Amino acid sequence: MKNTWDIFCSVVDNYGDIGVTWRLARQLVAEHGQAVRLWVDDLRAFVRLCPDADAQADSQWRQGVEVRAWHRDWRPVEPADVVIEAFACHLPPAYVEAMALRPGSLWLNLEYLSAEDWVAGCHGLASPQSNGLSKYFFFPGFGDDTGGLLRERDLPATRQVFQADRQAQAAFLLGLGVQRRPDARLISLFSYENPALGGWLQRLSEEAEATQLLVPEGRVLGDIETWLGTDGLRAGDCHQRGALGIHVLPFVEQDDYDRLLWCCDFNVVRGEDSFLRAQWAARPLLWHIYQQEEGAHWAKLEAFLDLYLADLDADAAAALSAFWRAWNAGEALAPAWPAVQRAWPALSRHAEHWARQWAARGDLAAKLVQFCTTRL
Ligand code: TRH
Repeated sequence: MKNTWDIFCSVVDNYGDIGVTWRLARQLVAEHGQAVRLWVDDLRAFVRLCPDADAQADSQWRQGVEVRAWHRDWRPVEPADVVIEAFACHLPPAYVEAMALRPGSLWLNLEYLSAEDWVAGCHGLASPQSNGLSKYFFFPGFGDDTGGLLRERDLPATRQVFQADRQAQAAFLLGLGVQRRPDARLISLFSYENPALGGWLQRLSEEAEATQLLVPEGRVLGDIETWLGTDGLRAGDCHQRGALGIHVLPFVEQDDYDRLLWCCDFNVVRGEDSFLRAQWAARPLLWHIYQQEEGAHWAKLEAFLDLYLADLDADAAAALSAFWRAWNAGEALAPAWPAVQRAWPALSRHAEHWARQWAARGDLAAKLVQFCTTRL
């Protein structure tokens, strides 16, 4: 059934809000034939993910999605069949009034991904609103009783073909200005600031094994500059310190960011969307979680670790969790790193197994379409 969809995205900070909604919008069009409008209140963030886009356009078509500028002074439109407010952003009041006058619109709040137990109990619940409408809570998650994980249908197959093709990887990296060294381990780094980063970089620079660290332009560059004793790092820069080569990369569109993750042996990721993409990359990862007030993010981090490490051998599980916890607490990283390296074979096998296991389940867009079809 073809329905119209309005997805509202308020860019709070960074790229996670637009990253998730843009990905979802594209998939709803490409795989489910839905008609999707994506309302974005900061098109500059969108342009980072979709460089062809126009940050000034009120309306533009990108990959089959109608992308609309969400202005403060809202100009009335006919509400869609399915209305998604992403991450509890507030819909324009006039739009909500119009929904109340148009029976049949389905109103959903798409929540953040979490592995916490309570998610299954809250997924799909309806919350009656004062104007007579109901708003449903749609929770991504890891269980069958959640909204599932955002994943394109062909992603595992596309990833496997690319990971089996060293030449394609080398050509891709060259396009980003990186000459891959055959003897070097490849690590990508897309994290928030971390004052303890220098200790890990120092360790990598002193190891026998060479490392190429690939760093997309972003918030962590300041910590790298501090360690290098330089400033003004920008895409294209490359610095060698002992065994460690640091390459600063441009911020690329989402599909290329996937390719980058697929090339690497280890990916440091953050927030929500890159965190999930690194899981689909089937390589060991570190998650720098988005910090919340009063440390609320720790329960989320531990819930994921419990799930992720459940069927990993005890030594590998202890090694990875110690490194993750140190990173997220801003504590020294070098002491935790050797155990991660010793656990490498187990961590690599596990990352493959993890990606395969979750790719066999229903994905978020499919579950969303199914959820709406039964209610419209
Ligand atoms: O950017 P993030 O930290 O985003 C968020 C937001 O801060 C949000 O408010 C918060 O609530 C949420 O985290 C938990 O991290 P995230 O989610 O990984 O989003 C980054 C997006 O940028 C993701 O879609 C991948 C994309 N990306 C590219 O497209 N190209 C790139 O080169 C890189 C590095 C990332």
